[in-house]
Amino acid sequence: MAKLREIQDVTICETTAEMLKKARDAGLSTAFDRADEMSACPIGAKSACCKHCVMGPCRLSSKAPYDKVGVCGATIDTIQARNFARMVAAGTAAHSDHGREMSELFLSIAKGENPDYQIRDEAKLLAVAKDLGVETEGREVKDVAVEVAEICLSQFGQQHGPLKFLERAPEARFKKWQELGLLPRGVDREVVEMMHRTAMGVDQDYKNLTLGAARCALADGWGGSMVSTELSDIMFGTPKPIRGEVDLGVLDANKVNVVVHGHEPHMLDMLCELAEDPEMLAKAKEAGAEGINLVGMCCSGNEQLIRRGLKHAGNFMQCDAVIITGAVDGMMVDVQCIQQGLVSLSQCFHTKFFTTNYRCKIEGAEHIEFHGTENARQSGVELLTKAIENFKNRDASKVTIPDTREQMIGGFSHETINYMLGGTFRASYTPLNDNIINGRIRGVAGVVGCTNPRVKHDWVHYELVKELLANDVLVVQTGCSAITMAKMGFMQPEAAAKYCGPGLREVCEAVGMPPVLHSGACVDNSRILVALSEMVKTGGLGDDISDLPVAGAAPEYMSEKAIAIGHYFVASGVFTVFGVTFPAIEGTKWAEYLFGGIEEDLGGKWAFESDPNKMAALMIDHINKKREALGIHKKKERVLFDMEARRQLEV
Ligand code: NFS
Ligand code: SF4
Repeated sequence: MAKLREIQDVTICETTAEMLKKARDAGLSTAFDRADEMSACPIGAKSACCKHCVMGPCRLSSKAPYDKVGVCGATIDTIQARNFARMVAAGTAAHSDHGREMSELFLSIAKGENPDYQIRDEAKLLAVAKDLGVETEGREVKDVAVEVAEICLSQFGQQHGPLKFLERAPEARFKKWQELGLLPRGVDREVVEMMHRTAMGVDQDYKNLTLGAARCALADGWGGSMVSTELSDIMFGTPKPIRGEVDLGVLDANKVNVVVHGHEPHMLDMLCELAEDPEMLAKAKEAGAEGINLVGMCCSGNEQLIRRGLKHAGNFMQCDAVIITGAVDGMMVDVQCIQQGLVSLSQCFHTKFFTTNYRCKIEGAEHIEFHGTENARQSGVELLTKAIENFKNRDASKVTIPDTREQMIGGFSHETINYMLGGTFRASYTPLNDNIINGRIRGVAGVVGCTNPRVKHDWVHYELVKELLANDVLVVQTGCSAITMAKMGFMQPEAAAKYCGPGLREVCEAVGMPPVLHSGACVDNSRILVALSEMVKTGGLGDDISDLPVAGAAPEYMSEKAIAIGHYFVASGVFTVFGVTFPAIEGTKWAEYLFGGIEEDLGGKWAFESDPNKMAALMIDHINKKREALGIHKKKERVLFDMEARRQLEV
């Protein structure tokens, strides 16, 4: 058996380390240890194989001169581009099917057919209606809502484009897409077309495939994901700055611990209501508990963390750990990023594991179906009751709740950023742009994405963000990456004095905001697209997203969804760096296009770098290059955030 890494090499997260030790002592299998036991296939890792037909599977060589071809004659460039495009299609499908679910839910609410949910943010409804060209003047809110819902739903099946929200992009960007024939039509159409084009014997031109994948990815970012974010805000509230608490220490020894892990926010929203319901609380008391402690995990947790300040147990690579506490009475999951291993792990404790969505059942889990549009409240009651009933089975001798949790402030929707920096009476992006132009803020970085057991958990995010802040780069976050930095204390206003260069520190302190802004779940990367477009429209920083001094990164990604996100950022003009490993062979024509030539077409490009300091250097160099092109580059050399620099900052 392969040798396991030392725990200090596996994670920098204390609570995860503690639980991993507990698991190893008890002989339990976790994803961290399985990653050590299962070395990644070197051919697959380089994307040098194809199984798109049964003349293969074909394994090509990842060594120069790259002249080996598949049985059909497919080149290494075709095979890599095709595999990449399929990842984009899968990621787009995931975000967008989630967006469709939100659209159907919203339609049922708008029509008055769903008493279990309401419209919580009418102002946002009207703003979205305006962007969609829906008449609001003199109309009933209900009628506006129905029309908005129908337009949103139509974005999926539409046959002729462009998708409505693309019009939010700067004019120059829209024109570029139009010229290249990349304006997405309907979301489903783009996904289907990508599956077709990547089938055996169809598109065999690596550039055409990569640009086709860009069109599909745009249908995610400006389509499915954006629909999801906007409608979720209308139904569950637009995030504004709010306090939260993160890490495994949010579990409570005396209450029924219910952990919700997954992506679609409506089930968790319903459970949030029910966890405060007197009848449910009475049930919990009857069961011998002091109350119900509902906590989120991963992305639906992120959505409720920034909307309601719901406690959050941790990111993707803490899902094993939360079960290993032995304190979880019910774990409810819906769709995406649910590791199958969690079910067998939960069986080693009293934890009841519930799947709740017809699209995601797992062998061995108990399935209680939850539909937003049908008896949502009743299903929620059933789920919560099961968890409460399980409280009595908790085995105190198996419970270890780490005493670690961190305070944070999250809730930075693009509306909030506008409002915070601009002030109540002059909400605008002008102050942000001004501070970028005057050099206090060097630029903006989106640091997003997963955690992955193949790298030291949380460490790559942590090192990267530290380096960016020290160089006056404001950091906006979503997804599991956001939870990493929240746990490390970077989402408190005090973090500005501790980690930022003098310029960024001054801005954060003046506004009273943390230097790392939590903007939500992965679908909420669409907020970053809107924020970037607003920055361009505000003026002074060029006329396209690709002119802005900004960069993106997913330092510990693992998911196809992350690839789709990366590609829509690149297709929107953003330089984007991924860590861990990349499904590409450097030196092939395709890789050279993706990491280089594509910039001429789209204004953004990909980069791969696993070392966080080098990753920061790439991003900062890119930001500097953009500053120079804008003529705002005075005295902004990159500094290395070493101990010496930190000491100077602290005095
Ligand atoms: Ni994003 Fe959210 Fe996390 Fe990665 Fe998974 S939970 S949608 S895919 S692992 S950030
Ligand atoms: Fe091999 Fe071509 Fe079939 Fe792929 S499509 S498995 S490269 S023969």
